[in-house]
Amino acid sequence: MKNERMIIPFMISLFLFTTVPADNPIIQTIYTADPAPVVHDERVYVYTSHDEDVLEDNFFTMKEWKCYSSSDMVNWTDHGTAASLKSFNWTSNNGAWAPQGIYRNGNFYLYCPIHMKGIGVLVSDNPWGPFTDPLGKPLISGGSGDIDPTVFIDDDEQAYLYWGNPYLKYVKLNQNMVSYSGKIEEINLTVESFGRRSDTERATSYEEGPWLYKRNNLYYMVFAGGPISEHIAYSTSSSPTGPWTYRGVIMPTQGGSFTNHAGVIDFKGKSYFFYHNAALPGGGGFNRSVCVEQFSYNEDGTFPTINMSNNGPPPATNLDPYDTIQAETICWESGIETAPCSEGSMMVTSISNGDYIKVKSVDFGDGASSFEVRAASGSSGGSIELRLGSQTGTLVGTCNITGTGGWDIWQNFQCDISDCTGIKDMFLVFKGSGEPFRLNWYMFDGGSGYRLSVQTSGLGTVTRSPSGSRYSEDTPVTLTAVPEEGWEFIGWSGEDLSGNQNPASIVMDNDKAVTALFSRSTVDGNLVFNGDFSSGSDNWTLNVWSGSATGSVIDGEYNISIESDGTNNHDIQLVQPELFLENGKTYVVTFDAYAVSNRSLEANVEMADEPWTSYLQELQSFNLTDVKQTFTFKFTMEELTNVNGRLGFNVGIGKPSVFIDNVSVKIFDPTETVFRKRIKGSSEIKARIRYSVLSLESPVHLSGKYILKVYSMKGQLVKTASLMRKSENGFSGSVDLSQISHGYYIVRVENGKKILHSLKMVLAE
Ligand code: FUB
Repeated sequence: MKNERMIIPFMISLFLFTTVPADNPIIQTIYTADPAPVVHDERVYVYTSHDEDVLEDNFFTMKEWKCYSSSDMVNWTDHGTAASLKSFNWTSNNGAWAPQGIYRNGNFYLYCPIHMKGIGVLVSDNPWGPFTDPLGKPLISGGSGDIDPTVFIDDDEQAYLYWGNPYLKYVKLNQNMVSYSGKIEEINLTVESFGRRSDTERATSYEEGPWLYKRNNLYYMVFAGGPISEHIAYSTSSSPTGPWTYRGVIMPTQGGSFTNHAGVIDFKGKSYFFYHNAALPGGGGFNRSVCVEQFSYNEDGTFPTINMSNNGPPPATNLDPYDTIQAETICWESGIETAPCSEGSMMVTSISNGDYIKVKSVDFGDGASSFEVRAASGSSGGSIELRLGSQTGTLVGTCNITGTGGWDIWQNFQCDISDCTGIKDMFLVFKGSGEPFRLNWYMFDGGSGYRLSVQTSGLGTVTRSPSGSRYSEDTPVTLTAVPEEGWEFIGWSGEDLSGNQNPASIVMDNDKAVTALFSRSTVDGNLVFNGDFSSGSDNWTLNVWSGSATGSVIDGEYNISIESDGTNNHDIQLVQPELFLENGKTYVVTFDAYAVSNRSLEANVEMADEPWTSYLQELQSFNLTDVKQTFTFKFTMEELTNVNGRLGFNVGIGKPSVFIDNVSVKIFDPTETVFRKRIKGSSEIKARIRYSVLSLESPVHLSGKYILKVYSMKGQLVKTASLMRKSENGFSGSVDLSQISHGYYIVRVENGKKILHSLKMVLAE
């Protein structure tokens, strides 16, 4: 793209493009088309197709699908190639047309039309892949019209796949999202349902690019309408399968591309309309670019007219510069490209003198004092000028980058920052000769004062008031732990803050570090959701990588019926991802199982992402009979803590049907219990143990520094934690006991030689 922009300057689409940094198109490093947004975990992921710079046969030249994401709708992080024609072994070398992705039960499903070959489906547990083809063949095999899939899961969990040009067809997808039941239905296209067109080429204005979704109990079918050049129109229905009623044009023909293709989402309380046009330099019908607009539905649920703009939407939120920012997070850029980074994720590359990246709406709060960037340089380096407002705006810092000895040798470089406060558009302007450096990530640090560093374990965030990263002496800072859905806050850990008060207050009299501990919300400590299958197959996925099998819940048990063996045992597997498994903790896995006749079943606990490392010393094998038995095994998590562990039952080899029930994964808690006897101290102290964390709370006022100490019966100190003032007259403290073996211990609250409480504790197995 970089070269093409230089080769074809006169092809600049004057329709929209200006040299002033705009926010549309949202991707400028390559030509992208056919946007398919998915909202997941507070971010918008957009899958796009990719128009190659150089055309083959002067036609669509498209070989891969890209993924970008944003938390604010204005700065887009490049996740690179999510999938390509090479992800399938049944495709040609061109034709990677308009995809659509969806999330279900821990997996992302990407529906990929390959022109003239049909529609394939890919699966990954990560939004940007790697995606794999579970079928080894098209999900919808067909001809030139089987393109442009749109996928939607209704409230009753039924999933629908619509697609087609010039026809509009649909099937009902099965729960596994990679197969369907019933026959392919074709929608009867009438003027009432899809509008009258101004020529006689087709029966209605429907061309292609359907986008199905539901809002306030109304089903919307947004589509590209003809004649060419396309506009975007829509129909609605009270049912996902019609009949449809034509509702009019949303986006008139604009933008210099003979196609258009829409995607519609709600995010952070606002509605957004994605589309494509030819607005980048060199743009045209086969070199398109993805854009987005914010809009509001009319009160009756109808669409307003949405016009293309080069402003794009206002930021949905501000960007936090005190967090690591991937360098490939871009509102607008000039000259640079992106590529996979040797340290993982993507990097900014092809930098030359004067190139820049704009990052919009960055909240520097009370002020940034330094900047740190991870860079590699196989040349002699250069510098990054940090400017506010525009690429020639106020210079707030210059970071020099020297040669690092190679393009894969990464080092951190720092510089001071001054006069950089409040919410600003930030420009990183690159200086140097040749290619001076490549960039992986960067971050800012706050001003003077003590630094408060807050980490999290598990899924959740911590807000702080007042905001910032550094505070002047004696500033009280209130920390509020906010768990993600499905998670709960269990306490603070670290020398500077313990206990489970939320919000908690910390006074800044030094640099401080605090960790907020989040745990998956569980019923009875079971990390597995719906382990008794009382909500059908929710949270469970049957992966069929080879062979043939189906899964269903029958009388509250999960039944895997195997029609033909897989190549490997793990090729047919019932899995549940998103288990939060902590380093050093021991877990007990329990389940009931039987089979219609004797066979074996293998259990595994592993990473739910590549490289799918198993957390077990060896896979666990169990002999099933036709009598229901309870099986159990223990393992200790020796790998790094992972929020996305996966329990799996592998049954790929052997045909007898398998039944599974009452699955649990619980922390093996040697500390479960028991304060048998209070030796001395106030009866008002409250103690409890949860997830191996002992918490004490007392309304007693403490003056001075009290420490919670755990001793073995031989008087050996095995754990300490400082106690925090909880309220005017109380304190609390907590200590993680997971590494302590079972037995008898003494727990004391001490201040020097003074003992406030002393409790005898039995850590029972
Ligand atoms: O990108 C190739 C084709 O152009 C898509 O499948 C259509 O929707 C149109 O955008």
